[in-house]
Amino acid sequence: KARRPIVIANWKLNGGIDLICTSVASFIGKHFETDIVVCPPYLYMRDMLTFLQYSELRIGSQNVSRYESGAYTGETSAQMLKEAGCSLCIIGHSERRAMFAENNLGCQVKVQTALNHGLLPVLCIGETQEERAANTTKAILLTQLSEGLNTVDLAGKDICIAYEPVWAIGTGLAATPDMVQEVHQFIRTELTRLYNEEIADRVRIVYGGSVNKTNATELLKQKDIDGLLVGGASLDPGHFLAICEQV
Ligand code: G2H
Repeated sequence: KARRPIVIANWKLNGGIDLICTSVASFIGKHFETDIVVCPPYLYMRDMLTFLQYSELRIGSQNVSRYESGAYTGETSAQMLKEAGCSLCIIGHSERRAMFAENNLGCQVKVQTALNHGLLPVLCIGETQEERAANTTKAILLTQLSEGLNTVDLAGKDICIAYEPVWAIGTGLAATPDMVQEVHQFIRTELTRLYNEEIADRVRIVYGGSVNKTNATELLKQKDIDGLLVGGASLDPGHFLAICEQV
C-alpha cells in the first residue's frame, strides 16, 4: 500500500465499559502494520485510556466542538479530546449532517480546530441515494470536499477523508469495490487540483458503509482505498478484529 492503512471503529451511540474491555482484550498481543482507532462515546474515552498500553488500539472521537472553550453547553473541545488520549476525530458524519444540522462550513472550522490541536481530522463526505440516481454524486462530493476543506492549510499536516455513501450506511448494502475505487480516485484527483500532488498522494481515503469481514478484503485490494470506517460490525470485537487482520 502506498499509504499506511487505517481502520476506524465508529461505535456511534452504542457500547459501554464492557465493550471497551472486550475490545481491548481481543487486541492484546496483536501487532498490525495499520492504524486501528476506536471511537467510543465521549464518556468511555478515559476508560479506554486506562487500557491503552495493553494493545495497539488508539482512541478517536466521533465529533469535536468548533469552539475552544466558553458558554457552549454540551460541547467537547479538541483540547479536551487530546487530553483524553484521542488521536483523531471524525468530522461531518452523515448522521450529524442529517440529524444535527451540520454543514460544510462548520466541518471546515472543525477540521482546522482538529489540526490546531494535533488531532487527525477524518472528514466524512458522501452522496444520498437520490443524488446518485440523479447523477450528481461527483458534484456533491466535490462541494463537500472543497467547502469542507476551504482555506485549510494542509502543508505538513495529515488529514483523512472518509467516503461514506449515505445509502450504504447501516443498510447492509455496501458499495462495490469498483464503485468505491472510482470515487476515491476522483477524490484524489480533486485533492490534487485543490492542493497539489504531494498532498493528494499523502491523504488517506477510507471507505465506510456496511463494511464487514466478508466485504473488507476486496475493498482493501483497491489502489485508492486506504482503510475502512466500520460502524455496526465494530460492535462485535471478534468481527472487528477479523476485519483488521485483513489489512
Ligand atoms: C457508516 C458506518 C460507520 P455502518 O456510518 O461510520 O456505519 O458500518 O454501520 O454502515
